[in-house]
Amino acid sequence: MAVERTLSIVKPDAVAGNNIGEIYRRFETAGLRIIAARMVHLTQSQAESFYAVHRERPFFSALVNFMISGPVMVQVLEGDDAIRKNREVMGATNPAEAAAGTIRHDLAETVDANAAHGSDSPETAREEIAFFFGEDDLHSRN
Ligand code: DAT
Ligand code: MG
Repeated sequence: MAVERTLSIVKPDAVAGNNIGEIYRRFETAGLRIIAARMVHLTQSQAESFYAVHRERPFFSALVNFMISGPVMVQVLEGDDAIRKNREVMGATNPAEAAAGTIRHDLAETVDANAAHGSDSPETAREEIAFFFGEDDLHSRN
């Protein structure tokens, strides 16, 4: 399985809920290595740009307002099959549909505030990592 990198965000609800460490522990237990991390309070234009793919969706402004409601932790995860593995650890987008033992099932209640973001493909992972980090910020073990 190829070593990949993916962009992860601990969203404002999980930062406010003091769950950064719990979420990082789950990444590390799953074999994902944190190779860069930064706490950021996104501006409206940053959040709009990060989620631009959802611009036409009915939930777009609620999503942007939520993402700027408090600081987030942004990290790059590296490991075998990291993109899929991160999404597996996160669980389904809607916490009500997420499997027991996943971040969204255990630490979130609604789709509007679902604790974590993870890139969904190699292309978006590359774009999303570059949105927050330069090559020099990535402390890869490989
Ligand atoms: P994911 O975050 O699992 O990749 P997505 O890319 O489809 O999900 O949507 C991005 C975020 O937008 C998601 O984490 C929460 C919000 N969202 C998605 N669908 C929603 C809905 N039906 N109502 C409210 N917010 C929604
Ligand atoms: Mg997505």
